[in-house]
Amino acid sequence: HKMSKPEVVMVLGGPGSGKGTQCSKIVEKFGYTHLSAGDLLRAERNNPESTVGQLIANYIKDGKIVPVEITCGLLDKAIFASGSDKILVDGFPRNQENVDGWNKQMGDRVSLKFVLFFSCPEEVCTARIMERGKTSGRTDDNIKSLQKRFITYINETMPIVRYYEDLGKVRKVDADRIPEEVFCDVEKLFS
Ligand code: UP5
Ligand code: MG
Repeated sequence: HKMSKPEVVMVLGGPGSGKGTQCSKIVEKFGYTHLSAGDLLRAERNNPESTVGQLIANYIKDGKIVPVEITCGLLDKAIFASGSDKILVDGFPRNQENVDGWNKQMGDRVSLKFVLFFSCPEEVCTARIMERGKTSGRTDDNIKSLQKRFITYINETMPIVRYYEDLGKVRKVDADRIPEEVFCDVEKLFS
């Protein structure tokens, strides 16, 4: 018999655009498994057994994109460990190296449904992150790291959004509204 491949929705958007917030709602309503690349990297960084913990810590603090072998390895493990056939990949791929590594390692083993893209002005994202930074404990929720995260996003991640646009895969949502209103548009894409 034929085994079907897990369906993946990639979720992209700037720092603070609301990827994690909307993913939680998609999980609740549509039963997806949510895998945040950033969360997987932070867990690996915090694992004292890890040989790449310090490297990840440095990349995150500088808002730089961790080498794809690490991120894609963590995603691959988590996707197949979940046993789920509906996966949200939140915050990946972020540069051309990520895309190439993913296509090579995962291209034939999952099926890409679409790329959910949250569009949000930088000022709005900055206000959200600086507010969250009061309590988040994230090493990159400070103005210096945040500026670097935005530069990386514009220079490296936006070209990836355009790459998937050219493939007809992008579903763009205006994320500069309250979470409930954003989700109103998001849920239409899953129904
Ligand atoms: N909030 C959310 N939605 C709101 C709304 N509609 N209105 C008002 N407030 C809203 O939200 C951020 C904050 O805003 C929260 O306080 C929330 O309540 C509020 P959240 O849903 O967390 O936004 P999100 O887009 O998930 O923001 P996050 O900070 O997680 O985005 P980043 O893309 O910056 O972070 P990520 O964890 O994905 O990556 C961190 C770092 O890891 C990267 O900079 C990079 O160094 C590294 N990384 C890689 O190297 N490779 C990867 O593949 C992934 C990450
Ligand atoms: Mg997030």
